This record gives sequence, C-alpha cells and structure tokens, in this order.
Amino acid sequence: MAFPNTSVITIERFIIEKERSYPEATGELSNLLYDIALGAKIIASAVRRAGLINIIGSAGAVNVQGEEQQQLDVFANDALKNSMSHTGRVCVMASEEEEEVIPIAEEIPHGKYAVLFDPLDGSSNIDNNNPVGTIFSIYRRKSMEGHGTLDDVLQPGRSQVAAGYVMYGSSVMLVYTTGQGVHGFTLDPTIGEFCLSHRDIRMPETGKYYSVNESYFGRWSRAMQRAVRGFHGDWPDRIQGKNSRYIGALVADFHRNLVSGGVFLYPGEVARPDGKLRLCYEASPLAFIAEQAGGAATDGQNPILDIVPRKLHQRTPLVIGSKNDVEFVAQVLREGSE
Ligand code: AHM
Ligand code: MG
Repeated sequence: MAFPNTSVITIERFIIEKERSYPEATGELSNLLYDIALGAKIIASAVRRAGLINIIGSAGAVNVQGEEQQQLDVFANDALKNSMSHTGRVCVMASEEEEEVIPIAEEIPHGKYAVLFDPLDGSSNIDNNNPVGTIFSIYRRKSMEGHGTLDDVLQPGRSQVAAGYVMYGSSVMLVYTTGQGVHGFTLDPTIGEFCLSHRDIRMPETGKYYSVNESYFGRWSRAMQRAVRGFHGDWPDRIQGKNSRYIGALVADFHRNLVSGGVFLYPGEVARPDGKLRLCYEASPLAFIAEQAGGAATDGQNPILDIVPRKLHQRTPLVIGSKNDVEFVAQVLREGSE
C-alpha cells in the first residue's frame, strides 16, 4: 500500500523557513499569512458545498434546519475577518464587501499590519460551478498605535509587504509573495494542509493567451481596440496572435496567465473610463504578484503599483500579465493619444 509522503512542505513550514533568512523578522507576518490560509480553508469547504446548497435551496433561502442561509460572499467575508481579527496582528482591515474600513475590537491588541481583501471575487461563477477566488493585500501600518486608520489602507501597491490569492477551482491553490518571488501551494484535502506545489513561479515574458471580455469591444477607445486586434493576429510584424481564454473570474484568468503566460485586460470604457476592477482589492495585489514573477501591470499609463489610491473602492483599468504583452498594450495606447 502506498502511504502519503511524510516530508511534504506545508505552507507553515515554508513560511517559517523563508523567515529564518531574516534575523530581524518577528514572525508576525508569517502568522498573519497562516491566519489567512485558515480563512481560505474555511471558505474552500463552503465553496465545495455550494452546488449542494443550490440543490437544497438557493442562498438567502431557509435551509433544511430552518436557519437562514448566508450568501457565500458574505460568509467568505466573515470567515476572513474572523480568521484575522482576534490574533493581535492586524490594526485595521478593508473588504470589497464593506463600505468603510473594518476596525479591530477595543479589547484586542492592535498589531502592525493593515489587510485588504476581496473575499470571493467572481462570485457569480458559483452558480455554474466555475472557479472563484479570494485576493488579499498586506501593508505595514502608517499610524503609530491604537486603531488603524483609512491612511493605513490607502497606500500605493508598491508599499505592500505581502499579497496573494486563493483559487477555488478543480483544486484549491494559495499563491503569495512577500517580495521574495511567488510561491504556490495546493490544498491537500486528505490532510487539510496547503502543500508547496509551485516554487518560485516565473511568468513567461510573452504569453500564449489573452483574456478580455470582447463583448465590450465597441465600448473601448480606438487604441484599445487596435491593441486587442494585435492579439487577434492582425499585426504580425509587431505581435504574434494569441489564443483567447476568458473565465470571467479574475483570479482564475490571472492564474492561468501567471503559469502559462498571457495577458488579462479589463479596459476602461468611453462611458466608464475607470473600468470595473478595484485598485486596492484586485489590481494592486495581483500587480505585486505579477511583478514578482517577472510580469507587469498597468492602468494604460502608469504601473498599477505606483498609483496612490484616493479612496477605498477606487476602480482602475487593468492590463496585467506577461511583460512584453503588457508593454505592447501600453505602447499602442500611448501611440493612440499622441
Ligand atoms: P466582482 O468583484 O463583483 O466579483 O467582479 C469582478 C469580476 C472579476 O473576477 C472578473 O474578471 C470580472 O468581474 C468579470 O467582469 P465581466 O463579467 O464584466 O467580464
Ligand atoms: Mg471582486
């Protein structure tokens, strides 16, 4: 009989080993990442049962035990808040699900980190059993002590100390960076642990795929239309045509492009210049991961990581992925406005 491998590298072991190379590290960030991993496991178990819940009764309805069922994205929001708000490592949080910053209770020590998250991105995919994701972003607080403030979460992406995402797909994966490369872990459901499966992920410089919702083609600027036509193969002297892939769940589209090479676009539209995606919860954390893996991310003019957010739920156009492909789009957009 084949027994499981007893020397797997769990996320906890990996984080601790990485930290040993930093004598000044206190272990707080490692533990915070571990708190998030716990939240992700709780969300993963609920996502796995979501199809089943749909059969027994739709979300918002009353379940067989007579209890009101919670929407999955509300559940995911609570799971993450609860995994982080009692351990004394965080001073303030912000979630795509909540209007204002989320304070830490008075009686709990206020730690040195500010955490932002999109608890269940692409949640409409749940109805069709397609992948969804969690995205998180961690900053060191700017305020000195006590309750964290809005300023602690409104920092440019360049100041992130860690960022990551969890993809709830055919398997559950957690991918993160602390600025020392990008590492991926796959949840082994038999032992309930995230195990190292992708060490030091590098994004190919030119990708095979482009991912964009082309049904919006008519709403984009001429320059953006030209760039996407380049991906169709209309401009072979400048860029090779690519394969189209669009899941409609940012984490899943980004993950494929991270591993196999590709570019994801959610452009601004003539009538909605800032597009749809959120700078602080979606674009910035993924941009940190992309850059750490050798890729790039821009809003069309500036690197995403250089943008200083003015408000919590600010939107931004996003072009992210393989470096040469992102640069091609930025170049075509620059020519368009010349
Ligand atoms: P959400 O935060 O409301 O879930 O929206 C974000 C999602 C992304 O995951 C995805 O890339 C995008 O919206 C898809 O939008 P569209 O359906 O307009 O293509
Ligand atoms: Mg979202």
